[in-house]
Amino acid sequence: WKKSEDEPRFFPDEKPLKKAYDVVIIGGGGHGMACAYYLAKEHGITNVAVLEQGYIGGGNTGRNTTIVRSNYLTSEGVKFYDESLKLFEDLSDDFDLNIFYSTRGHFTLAHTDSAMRTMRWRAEVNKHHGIDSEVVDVDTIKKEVPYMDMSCNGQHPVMGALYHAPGSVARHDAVAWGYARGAQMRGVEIHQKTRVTDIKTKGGKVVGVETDRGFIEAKKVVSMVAGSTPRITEMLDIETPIEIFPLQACVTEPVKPFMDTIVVSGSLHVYVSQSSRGELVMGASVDPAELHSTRSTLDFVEGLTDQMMDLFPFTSRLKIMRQWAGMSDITPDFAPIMGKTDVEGFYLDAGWGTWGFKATPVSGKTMAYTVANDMPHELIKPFSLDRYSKFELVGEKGAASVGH
Ligand code: PYC
Repeated sequence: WKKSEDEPRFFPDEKPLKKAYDVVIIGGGGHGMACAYYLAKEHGITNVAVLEQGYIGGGNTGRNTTIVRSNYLTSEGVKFYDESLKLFEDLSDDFDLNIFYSTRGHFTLAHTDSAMRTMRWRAEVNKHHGIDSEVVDVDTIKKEVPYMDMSCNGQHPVMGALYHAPGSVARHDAVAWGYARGAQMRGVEIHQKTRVTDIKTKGGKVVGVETDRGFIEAKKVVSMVAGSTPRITEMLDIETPIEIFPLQACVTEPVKPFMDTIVVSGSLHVYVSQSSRGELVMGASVDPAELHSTRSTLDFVEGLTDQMMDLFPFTSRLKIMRQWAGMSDITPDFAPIMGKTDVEGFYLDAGWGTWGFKATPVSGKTMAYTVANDMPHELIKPFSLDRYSKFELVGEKGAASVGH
């Protein structure tokens, strides 16, 4: 499929809903689109419908702060996110669409002895897996981020950092759009404004989904809805330990390019990078109370800017231009839940908490493999739902980046 005079739009017009599909994917964010793309491209499965209650990439895909990194704490996490980072590097070529992938280098600041210990731990696990990560001292940070107040206004001086050279940012919407267009070019159907209201089973096996546009038969159903996961899993009485917390973010007015690194402080609950438009893209920890909502608050901006001004005093003169929130589906061990479930033909991709955007390519690829073969991909075996009943948790909290 090639864009032409007859087909002037980025996406071709949506087709009418069919009565039946081999695979229905619930959720038209980055993960859902990536899964559809790899199902078609790598497994030749094209009788696929992606059902999205809103619009393409309108959930957490369009609400994150676009950071890509693989400097995790566990071997399982490092291997998984490293594969994702490698896929990200080639996406612009794969899609023939610029996703503005920009490698910046990623500093995770440590302000305490215990944070320094965790950075050392992460650096050693990373290096063991061939990942470019190293603990760096204050002088090195000062050289790379000269405009940062290393004393943090005398409150909590920076002692060192984990430096991860491959850390990057990307245009998050373009990632969803690229996967969506690539999937459609290969025959996948995308149906926006189509809400799944129930999932039907027969003899313990999925047979289809009920939607606000009628019933659709499906041999396999994949849920890739992040913050809406509990609404879907309760249709099948599947229990997960997921809790939903809002995660808020904001951008400043655009200023001249001055910051070419990503800076994160888990202790101060701040992460910041400068977008290609010049805006400072910033976020903090999740909201303190569980809530299924994407409302944003003044409290968040006050807390975040207070911490930002300790690190970057000159930001006191910048105006906040926009703020927003996503719904984070947090697991107790801060690792995702991926793979098959006890309901035959129903697959789950969830538990993306505050770390889901960077997993978009690898989650799509590994979930497509899992659905096509009805067998979990090697990289996601540690993330199965039954790890909680087996007490085989993954323990990724120290690398979640955001304070919780
Ligand atoms: O996991 O890198 C991350 C992250 C940054 C902001 C939220 N999560």
